[in-house]
Amino acid sequence: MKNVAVVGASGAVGEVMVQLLLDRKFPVGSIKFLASERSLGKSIRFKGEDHPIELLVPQAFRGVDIVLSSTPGPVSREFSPIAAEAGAVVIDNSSTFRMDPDVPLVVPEVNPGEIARHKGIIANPNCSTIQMVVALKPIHNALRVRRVIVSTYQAVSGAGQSGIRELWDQTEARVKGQSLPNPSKFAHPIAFNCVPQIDVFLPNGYTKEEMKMVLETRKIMGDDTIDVCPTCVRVPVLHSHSESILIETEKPITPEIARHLWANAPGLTVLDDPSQMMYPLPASTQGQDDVYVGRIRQDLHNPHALLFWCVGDNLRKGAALNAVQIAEELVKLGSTK
Ligand code: 3JN
Repeated sequence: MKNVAVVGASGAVGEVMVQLLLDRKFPVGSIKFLASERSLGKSIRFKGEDHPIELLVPQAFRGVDIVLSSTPGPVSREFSPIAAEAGAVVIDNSSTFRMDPDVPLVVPEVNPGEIARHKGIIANPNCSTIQMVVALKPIHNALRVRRVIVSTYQAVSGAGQSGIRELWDQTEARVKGQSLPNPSKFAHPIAFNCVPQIDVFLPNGYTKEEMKMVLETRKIMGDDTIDVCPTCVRVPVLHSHSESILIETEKPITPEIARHLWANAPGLTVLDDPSQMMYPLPASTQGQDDVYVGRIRQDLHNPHALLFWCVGDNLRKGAALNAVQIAEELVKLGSTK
């Protein structure tokens, strides 16, 4: 049994983490919920007991084996090393440590072998990256993926509870014919709109979210030669990110080959029957564990390229589930203290 601390348990990802610990019967010996002062006074129900949220201070990690952390980067930067120093293994959902060469960046279906080299912190990748690499890995193993052109259609829940509220509030105002409340979470109104900006712009003209997809994909796939060309777009969808993906492979690829490679891929379901108008939808993948692919078709002009559509619940496989799966692997490895 493990002593678990959840940091940021009342956030959109934290809530799902707590639910998954219960649903997946994670061997929880004791549990505590930690947050900054803002969340004090709230409590979290776990196995029929109310646990008051405790203040995130260095002493809080004493005796903790596994920390599931979903907090803003600066909080993680301060507290993850303290928790690791205290003997816990931190699974951190922020981007703070993702590109640190000493920190494994893990998707269990793709690079589980990385987990064992942790030094107290394991990084959980960005949600858009996670679902994409689950689909890319089986193809890469067989045919070598050289280049990926991806456009994302990202749900507002990726921006947390306040992102969800912003879409509801703006939609309600529009339906009632009222003037829109000012956007706060997103750069522009998101109701009845699409916004091709997630996170801030960098000097190269890409957004930070887009560069996460470029750099994290290479690190997780263990191949610095994969070129990723991303455009990340926020859409007025509550849950699940969708991605339109074109891959170019070293060896020739066809839809039949891709379907065959995906047939037994862990964590992935092919849902692709155009005659039944069947393909993955964000509305039907919410609450599902797997990453779904469909609309599989050959590039009309290139026998080394394939197009497909990829959908996954951003709060589950894109965040909380991936983190809990890493924790499960740690338990199997006996790699906590
Ligand atoms: O907006 C999305 O759909 C995903 C957002 C992820 C996110 C939001 C705020 C900070 C991240 C992330 O996981 O990359 C971060 C971060 O950089 O830690």
